[in-house]
Amino acid sequence: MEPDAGRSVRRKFATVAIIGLPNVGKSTLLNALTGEKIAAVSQTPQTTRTKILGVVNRDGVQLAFLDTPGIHRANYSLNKRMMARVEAAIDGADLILWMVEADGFYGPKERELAKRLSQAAQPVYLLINKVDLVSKAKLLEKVVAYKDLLSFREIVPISARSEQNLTPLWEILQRDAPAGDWHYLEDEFTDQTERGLAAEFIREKILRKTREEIPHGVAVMITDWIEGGDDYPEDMPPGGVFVRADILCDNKNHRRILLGKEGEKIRDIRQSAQRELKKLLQRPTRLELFVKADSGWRDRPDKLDWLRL
Ligand SMILES: Nc1nc2c(ncn2[C@@H]2O[C@H](COP(=O)(O)OP(=O)(O)OP(=O)(O)O)[C@@H](O)[C@H]2O)c(=O)[nH]1
Ligand SMILES: [Mg+2]
Repeated sequence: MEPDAGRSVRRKFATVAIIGLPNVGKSTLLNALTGEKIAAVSQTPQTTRTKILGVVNRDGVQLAFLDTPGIHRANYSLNKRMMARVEAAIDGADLILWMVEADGFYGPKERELAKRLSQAAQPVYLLINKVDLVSKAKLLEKVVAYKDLLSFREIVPISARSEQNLTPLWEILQRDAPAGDWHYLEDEFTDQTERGLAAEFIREKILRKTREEIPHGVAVMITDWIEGGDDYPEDMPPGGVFVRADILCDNKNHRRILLGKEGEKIRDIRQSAQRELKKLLQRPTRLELFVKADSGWRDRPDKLDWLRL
């Protein structure tokens, strides 16, 4: 027998979809599990728009976690695409994590999702997140409320933000992952590119600093990524990155709000996004942002393709 053949048999691999309603903490969990910031996190529902891969390898087991957009009623083409990604993640997963909030209620949306998941052939795990916000008694009530909704393989209370109970969660998933070859190389931990992450982190800052309709109508596109040559700014140290990005918004009024009084808002967004990019890229970084009104972009397939949404 080849020396590697035996090893590959002992290995385990599973694709694990993280699904749930918006804002329950799915992306926070992905970041916590991978130990890297690969998904934008904000208090604004519908932060995540695509499927984001985060791979974790431990003790011969490779788990490919898929963060997904929060499930909501889709009005625009953008949202329909977002929901198609959730469906694709559910269909392609070996294990399904359904995340809910410990301090939330359950109602018709949860029942609808339970109905959808009752048709899934794969094991479903209920993650009750944000346990840091509730008492033990309240958590118990939550478990009782949910436990008969679906035949869950396990119910695991966690706190993604304070990384509580993630080890037991890992152990359960490791136990249930099927034997099989790994699908990703050891050092391949995400499918997100540096540019994609940069665009997401700029959008994250916008979500955190604007309210109501604005966040949902914003998209970010990196237009220039300059690491040298004639266009590289003379006053920047060598080895850095000069990034330009367009911020698309819904209308002129939103553009005005994003710019702020005397450009105060966009300056604030630019500064915090630039700090985050510097952390991500680990080299000198300069960011320039341009806000453009482009009404109806969320319903234009060509625009969505261009934005890779
Ligand atoms: N208190 C507390 N807050 C949390 C926890 N996990 C996530 N959050 C917060 O919940 C909010 C939403 O987190 P996200 O990770 O963006 O939620 P999401 O489910 O990915 O949201 P969408 O992408 O919109 O579907 C953020 O403000 C997080 O900081 C937790 O364990 N405890
Ligand atoms: Mg998210």
